[in-house]
Amino acid sequence: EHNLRKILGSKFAKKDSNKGLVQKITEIHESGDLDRLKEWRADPRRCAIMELSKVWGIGYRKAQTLIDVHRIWSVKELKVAVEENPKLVEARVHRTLRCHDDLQLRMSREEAMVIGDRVRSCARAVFSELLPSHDVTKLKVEGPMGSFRRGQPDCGDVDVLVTHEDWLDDPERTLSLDKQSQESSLSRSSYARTRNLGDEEATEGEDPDYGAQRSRASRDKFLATLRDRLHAQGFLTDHLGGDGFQKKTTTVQGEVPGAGCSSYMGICKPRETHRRLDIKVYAPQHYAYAMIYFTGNDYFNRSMRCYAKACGYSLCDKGLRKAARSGVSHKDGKYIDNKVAVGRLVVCDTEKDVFDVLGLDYKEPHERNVSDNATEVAEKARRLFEEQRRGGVVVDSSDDEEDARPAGRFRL
Ligand code: TTP
Ligand code: MG
Repeated sequence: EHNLRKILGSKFAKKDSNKGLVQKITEIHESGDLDRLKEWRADPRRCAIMELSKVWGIGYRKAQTLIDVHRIWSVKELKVAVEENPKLVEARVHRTLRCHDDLQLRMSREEAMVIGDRVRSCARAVFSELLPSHDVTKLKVEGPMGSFRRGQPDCGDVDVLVTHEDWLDDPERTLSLDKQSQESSLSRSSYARTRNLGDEEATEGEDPDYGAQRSRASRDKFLATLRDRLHAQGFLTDHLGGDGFQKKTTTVQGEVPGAGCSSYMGICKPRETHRRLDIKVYAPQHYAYAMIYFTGNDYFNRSMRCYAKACGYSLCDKGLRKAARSGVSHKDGKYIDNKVAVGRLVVCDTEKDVFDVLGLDYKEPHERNVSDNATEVAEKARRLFEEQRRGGVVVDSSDDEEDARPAGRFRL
């Protein structure tokens, strides 16, 4: 046990700390399995919850109700029960239930590519129609993302990311500014100024998020038109959650509302099998971050976010921002109160810029297939937390932490 505690690090250093966890690790190490897990696997109610909650639109709670109140223990039983009593589940679940078996299957890279190409060509046509005075050749339609981009042999679904440099702000607004040759004013110039983070100027001008907020209506309209076109063509068969649009409200304190991506979730049928398709339209100032997030994998993302956090920043699919956490801090850098007041966006054009800004070595997509969070990035974050703890520094965004920060392109 002593050796194990040594390997696990300082959080486990004290005798009897994290006792339960240490016992479980020891049991797995010695027997190759865990009794508690065996019980879980053998518990029919738990298995039924797991199976039912695989249906899109059915959560843990709903699965429990189906089992306890309606005595429905499997997806097969649910399908029969819904025929007799349609009110058993919401309308949106009826749609996903119909093609549930298809959605459990993985697809070849070739089929994923077909889906990506189909969205790409339709997106170009829709953009040209809706925004004829903007250069369609500058429309970026990247996808499939996720496992496909990481070079995996098969894919569970397809994510497609879209952006255009004119969505830096409301495209109508930027166009009229260009016409009047006022390029040095308003959004374009403030965007340019914020590029030089670390300079005095970094705090000048408007946060680029406001441009993203203003381009949101145009992006929403583009995506709704793209959705309707692909649906009319019979390619999209169902929209998830009503109209397929994700209505996300601001969850983080200090975030600019509505600045995020326009997001569509649906089901397409490129051939005989239904497939899950998500399309996200980002403002260009968030695109590099979205590329990283949707390339994944999730372990890789988690370690990168953890590293950013250790630097006093908050990283997500739409940016890197200074994070002034309002909660009381534990010694290990975890926060009791998770609320984050986010600072202005650090503008990055490419994925490599994001790695540079954080002072990390660039990883190609195929190098981001990590099976646990023991990646170099996570290791760096862990060391940073350790250093801060040793130095008695609390991980937050106060100004006396210069030494604890990594030497990136910018001083974070
Ligand atoms: P997914 O499509 O769910 O994952 P995937 O493409 O890696 O695997 P699959 O072949 O099964 O589809 O999500 C796409 C990316 O989004 C994922 O690689 C990383 C990111 N992501 C997270 O970071 N956290 C999450 O919880 C989820 C669901 C996704
Ligand atoms: Mg995927």
